[in-house]
Amino acid sequence: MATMIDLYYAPTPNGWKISIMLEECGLPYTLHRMQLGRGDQHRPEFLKLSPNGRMPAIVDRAPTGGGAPVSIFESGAILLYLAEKTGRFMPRDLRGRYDVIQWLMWQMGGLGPMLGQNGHFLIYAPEKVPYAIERYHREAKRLYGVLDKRLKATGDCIAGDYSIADMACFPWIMTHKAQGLTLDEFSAVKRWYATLRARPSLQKGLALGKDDGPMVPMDAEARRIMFGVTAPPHTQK
Ligand SMILES: N[C@@H](CCC(=O)N[C@@H](CS)C(=O)NCC(=O)O)C(=O)O
Repeated sequence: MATMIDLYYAPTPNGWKISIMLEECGLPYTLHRMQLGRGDQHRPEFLKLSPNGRMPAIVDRAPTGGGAPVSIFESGAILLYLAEKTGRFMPRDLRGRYDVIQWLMWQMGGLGPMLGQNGHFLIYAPEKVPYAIERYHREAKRLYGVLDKRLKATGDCIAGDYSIADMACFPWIMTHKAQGLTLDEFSAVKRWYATLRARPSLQKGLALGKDDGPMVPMDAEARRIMFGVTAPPHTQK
């Protein structure tokens, strides 16, 4: 099949959501590997696709129904788009669909941002701020608990069959060690995590970009670009 999708990506939890979905669907794509520590996300060409200056983003050059290419930013929106395009990993019935959508939104509005802050204050912040570290650690554990309770009730997957809700949550749960969390306290999450981890397509998605060399390190330049300024000089008018 000819390549139809351009993927703008770096190997991070939000990037992996999309590489996993593309691999699970078997959709052909062209990888545009980004170096976040060198500011690829702030370049004017990329900001046209993703005005928030964050990856991932996609451009679909062969959208359903034809017409101009469709470009999408925000990983949750991209997952919904790809599910609609392929008719996969999303139930068709009303209740099933919104069950998946509400857990996808929970990931996008809760699990992802809170773990993002937890990781920032734990690993990257130049000073240790006990209040912030404790606040986000508590919140991260609370969210793990919410997921655990859900999976204890549902069994193998978050909402019905394996879906984009599982793909959205998995990469963030994968970072648990670096986040200072253990799955031992969350038996249903631990079981779900091990089951998903064994999927060959998911593993292929996680490996995307590894052959293109590592991410640049979080050196002083990367910290300045990612944490030090809200609007880098080359994006200012
Ligand atoms: N809500 C966005 C978040 C995207 C996001 O924060 N991406 C990070 C990498 S995981 C990024 O591009 N960071 C670049 C930066 O902070 O400058 C999504 O889910 O797509």
